[in-house]
Amino acid sequence: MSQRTLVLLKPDAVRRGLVGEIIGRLESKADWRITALELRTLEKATLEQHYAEHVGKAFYPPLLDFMLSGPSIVMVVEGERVIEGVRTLAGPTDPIAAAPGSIRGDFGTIVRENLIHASDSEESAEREMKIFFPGLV
Ligand code: IDP
Ligand code: MG
Repeated sequence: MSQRTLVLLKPDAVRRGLVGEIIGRLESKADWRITALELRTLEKATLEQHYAEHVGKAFYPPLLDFMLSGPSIVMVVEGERVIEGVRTLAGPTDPIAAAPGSIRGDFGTIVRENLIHASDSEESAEREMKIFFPGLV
C-alpha cells in the first residue's frame, strides 16, 4: 500500500549536520522516495497549525521556540507503508527510551530535541502535507 507522509528534520538535526545521515536512512528503505524537500525556517503560524493538538500543554511554548530556532528540512516521503515505517525508523518520542538503531535512539537525549517529526496516521499526513506544501496535489 503506497502512502505519503510529512517528515520534518527539526532544527537540532540541521544544526548538528545530521541531515544526510537521516535522509540516507529514509532513502535506503526499498521503494521509498522523497517527492518534495526544502530547507525552510518555519513560521510561527505554520507551527501553531501543525502542533494545534498540543496547545495548552507545558511543553508547547518551549517546543515552538525550539522549532523557530533555525531552519528545518521539510519533506514528503512516498512509498510502501511509509507512514508507520518512518515512525518506526524515528523511534518513540523520548530518545532515551528509543531503541538503538532508531534515529531518536541513536542521536537524541532530550525529549524536545528529538530530531524528527513524522505524521502518525493517514489523516495526520493529509492534514500536515497541506500545511507545509499547500500546492501539493
Ligand atoms: P511525536 O513527535 O513522537 O509524535 P508528540 O507527543 O506528538 O510526539 O509531541 C510533539 C513533539 O513535542 C515531540 O516530538 C517533542 O519534540 C515535543 N514533546 C512532546 N512531549 C514532550 C515533553 O514531555 N517534554 C518536552 N517536549 C515534548
Ligand atoms: Mg505527534
